[in-house]
Amino acid sequence: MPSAYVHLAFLVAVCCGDVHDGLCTYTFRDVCVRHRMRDVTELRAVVDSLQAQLTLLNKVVAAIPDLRQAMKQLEGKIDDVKEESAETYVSETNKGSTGGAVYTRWGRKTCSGNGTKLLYQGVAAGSHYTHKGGGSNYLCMPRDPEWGPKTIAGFQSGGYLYGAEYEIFSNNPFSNAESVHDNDDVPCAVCHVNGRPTKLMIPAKLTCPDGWTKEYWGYLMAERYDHVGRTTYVCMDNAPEVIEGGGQDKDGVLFYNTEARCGGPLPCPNYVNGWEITCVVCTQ
Ligand SMILES: [Ca+2]
Ligand SMILES: [Ca+2]
Repeated sequence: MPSAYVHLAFLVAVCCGDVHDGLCTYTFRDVCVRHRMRDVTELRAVVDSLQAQLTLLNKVVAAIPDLRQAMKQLEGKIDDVKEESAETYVSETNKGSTGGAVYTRWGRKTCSGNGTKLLYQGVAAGSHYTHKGGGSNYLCMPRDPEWGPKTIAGFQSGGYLYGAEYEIFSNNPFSNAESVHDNDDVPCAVCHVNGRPTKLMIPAKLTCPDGWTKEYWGYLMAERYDHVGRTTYVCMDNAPEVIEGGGQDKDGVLFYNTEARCGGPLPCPNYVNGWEITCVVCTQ
C-alpha cells in the first residue's frame, strides 16, 4: 500500500509540475487543471484584497501631511491649555494669599455679591445727631454683643452709641420705596469677598471700572447738613431692608440722602440741584 501512494504522488507531481506530459493520464491532467484554476481564482481574490488594501494605504499616506498639521495644531492647543492652567493656578493662589476684601452693605441683612460670604448681620449705629462729640462713622453692630469681663453700671459721661433710623420722610428714592419708610431702623451686613482684595466705593456712579465687580449700588447717605454731629458718607443699598418692629420715631444716629448743590465747584449741569447722589461699591 505505501508503494501505491508513492506512485500516485509521483504522477501528480509530474503532471502538475509540467515535467513531461507523456507520463500523465487525462485524469491527472484534468485534476491538475482544476487545481490550477482554483489556485488562479484564489490568487485573484488575494490580488483584489491586496489592491484594496493598497488603495487604502495610499489614502492613508496621502492624508499624512494633513494629520501632521493637525497634530501640530493639537500640540499648540495643549501648550496653550497648560499655560492657561498654570496662570489660573498662580492667580488663584495669589488670590488666596491676599484674603479678599471686606465691606459693609448698608441697609441689607445678607450679602448677595458673587463669591461673597456674610461675616455677620447687624444694625447700623453711631453717635446721636445732636451730639458734638463721639465717633463720626456709622458702625454695623452685631445683634448679640459679647461683653468684657468687667462692666460698670450707669453712665460715666463717655461716648454714647445709638441705633440708626432712615430719615426719608420727604425723599425716598429707593427702588422698594413701598417697603422702607421714614423712621424704620437700619440693618447692615458685613461681607467678605473671596479673591477680590480691593474694595472701592464710587459716589455718583452706578457702574464699576473695567475689570471690577459690582457688589451693589445705592444712594449716598450721611447725617443732615445742619446737624451738629457729622458722619462719614456711606453707600446705602438701593433696595434697603428694615429691622422688624423698628418703625417708631426714636431718632439717634440718622441716615439722610445726600443731594447735589450747584452754585459751587460741583460740575453742574452734570450734577443737578437737589438730585439724590447715587453710589456703587466695587471690588477687584
Ligand atoms: Ca426719626
Ligand atoms: Ca431731592
